[in-house]
Amino acid sequence: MHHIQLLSQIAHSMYHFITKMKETAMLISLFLLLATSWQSADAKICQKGFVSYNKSCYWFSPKLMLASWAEAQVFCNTMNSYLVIITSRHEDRFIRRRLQQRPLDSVFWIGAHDLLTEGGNFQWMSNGSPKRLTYSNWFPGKPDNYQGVEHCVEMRKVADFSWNDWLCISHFGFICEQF
Ligand SMILES: [Ca+2]
Ligand SMILES: [Ca+2]
Repeated sequence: MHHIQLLSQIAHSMYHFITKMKETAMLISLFLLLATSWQSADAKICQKGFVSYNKSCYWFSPKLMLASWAEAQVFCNTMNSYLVIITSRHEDRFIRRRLQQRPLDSVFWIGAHDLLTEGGNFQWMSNGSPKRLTYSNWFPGKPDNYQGVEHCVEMRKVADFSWNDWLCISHFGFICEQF
């Protein structure tokens, strides 16, 4: 009788122990799940060479790597990205801060152009569907389509990286963005 009671007690505590373990395991999985989803909502994991900011990854061309606007776009595309599309003051500030470390007279292409519309209707080039500029940081008096041949948008250090339209075939640095 004594033995049976003892055995039943042991079985009972074993059962409790296993239940507790299961609960703990469930809590741990729940925590891991939450941690993963929280991470993906906050910052993006970027491929090598790209810098994470908000929900995008950015790639800044190294010193002395210069390309025309179209070449830069193609280069970004080969890395599964696009010439940067700047849609907020925060994003603009993040990029300018990164570029401020560059030497004087540095110039960089961004993803805006008016090649399709001409007449100052600038748009962002990305995956086929053109996007209107919802944010812009034009230098005073720009875009001016100087001599009627400027259809691509650059930002340069001497103008504190404000925007200007320029000849698309000029060779500048560039910034890619992966959404
Ligand atoms: Ca963007
Ligand atoms: Ca211009």
